[in-house]
Amino acid sequence: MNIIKGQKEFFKGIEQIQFEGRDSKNPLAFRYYNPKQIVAGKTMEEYFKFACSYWHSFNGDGSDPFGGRTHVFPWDASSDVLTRAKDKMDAAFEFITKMNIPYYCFHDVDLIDYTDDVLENEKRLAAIVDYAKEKQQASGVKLLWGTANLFSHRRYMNGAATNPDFQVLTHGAAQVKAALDATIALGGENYVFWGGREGYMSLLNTNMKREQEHLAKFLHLAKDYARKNGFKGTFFIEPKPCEPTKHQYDYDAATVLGFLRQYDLLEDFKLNLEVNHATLAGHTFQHELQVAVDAGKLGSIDANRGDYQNGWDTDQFPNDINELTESMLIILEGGGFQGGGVNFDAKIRRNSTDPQDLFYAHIGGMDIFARALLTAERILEDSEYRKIRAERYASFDQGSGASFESGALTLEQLRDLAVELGEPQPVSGKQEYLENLINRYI
Ligand code: XLS
Ligand code: NI
Ligand code: NI
Repeated sequence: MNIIKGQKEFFKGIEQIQFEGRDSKNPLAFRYYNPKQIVAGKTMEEYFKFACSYWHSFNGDGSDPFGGRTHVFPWDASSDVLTRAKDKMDAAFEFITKMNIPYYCFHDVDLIDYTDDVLENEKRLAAIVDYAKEKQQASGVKLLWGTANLFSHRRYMNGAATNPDFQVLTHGAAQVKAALDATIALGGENYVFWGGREGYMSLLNTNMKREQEHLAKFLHLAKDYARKNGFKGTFFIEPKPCEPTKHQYDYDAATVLGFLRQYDLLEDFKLNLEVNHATLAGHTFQHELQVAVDAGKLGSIDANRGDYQNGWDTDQFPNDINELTESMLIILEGGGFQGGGVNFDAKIRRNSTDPQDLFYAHIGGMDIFARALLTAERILEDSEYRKIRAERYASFDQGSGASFESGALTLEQLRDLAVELGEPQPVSGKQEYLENLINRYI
């Protein structure tokens, strides 16, 4: 990948990040992520399809509920909207190509500032999409997914597709239409729906059934529009239980799968799972992955991590090797991502104010995933992990156990077998043994 700079260089003094191997002492190098190395029959680059998220990296300015921005970006300087958007895109592609990240993801409003005027917004988005097309062509960087921000504007305070006011819903539709157009124009491989305001703050004022029906109808219309206009990719729903809304309808993987099944959307939609959202739902990330894999619906992931001491989406960069090794075991055994990849929905901290910090964050995230993949592959290939798990269910592989699985036994016959076979011997679940096994391979 060539480094693509604009007229100005925003990350001066930083060259393209290279793989230097695990003993390198260079903080601006990969130790495990070696893009062309083959793992599980694919290059690491193809396996992960790493993506940089535009919002956290180029818009997120370090502000929090208690204070304004701490990251003052040089690409935000111009007072002209389109110039500012282009400068930001120059910075984005410079960063992405210096990092050698093959994909990016965006919301409509990340690319260029929006107004309250639908026509003006459509014009603005189309202008910056033309520029993005040039940048993608020059660099080879691709769009993993696009999406529309239906949660920041005040009109969405009661939801977008689930808003009780039809007029608000129409604005959500206008934004989704334009974001789909942009995604299609840029060859986007997927499209995401994350419903941060689709839910309720209080059931006292909420007709939950009607709101969910509206959401399903809205998704059908969006899907039909995109298909009609040539979109071949996958639609993803990104589950999250709460934040910003008290209760979100896309609570977790199991809830979303039930919703998709109920409203006949299962064929076109898969899941985009986020680590920190799993934590907020009271699950492990591994649990969410397993639910998706078992349903054949693991589309993509948003990589980050939460903080176990507080209950919000801190969106920290991933760095937990145990969590990710266990996750990669599930992803590998599940056959990888269907259409998607690994998007870093993560932000550097408020007090991480050096230009290098964004590089360290992404290098760390890509390296920890690569290390987890390599470790998980060795566990699957070379340890007794698979065997122990398979043997645990061996009593269902033949004889009466197999007859039960195939539906050939009645409840009375099971009772008779209990009498005949007598009291079973306890069988260890070997949890500590398996935990040690994982650590041995790390
Ligand atoms: C917020 C979500 C959001 C989606 C895209 O918590 O993670 O960033 O990924 O709208
Ligand atoms: Ni996300
Ligand atoms: Ni999130």
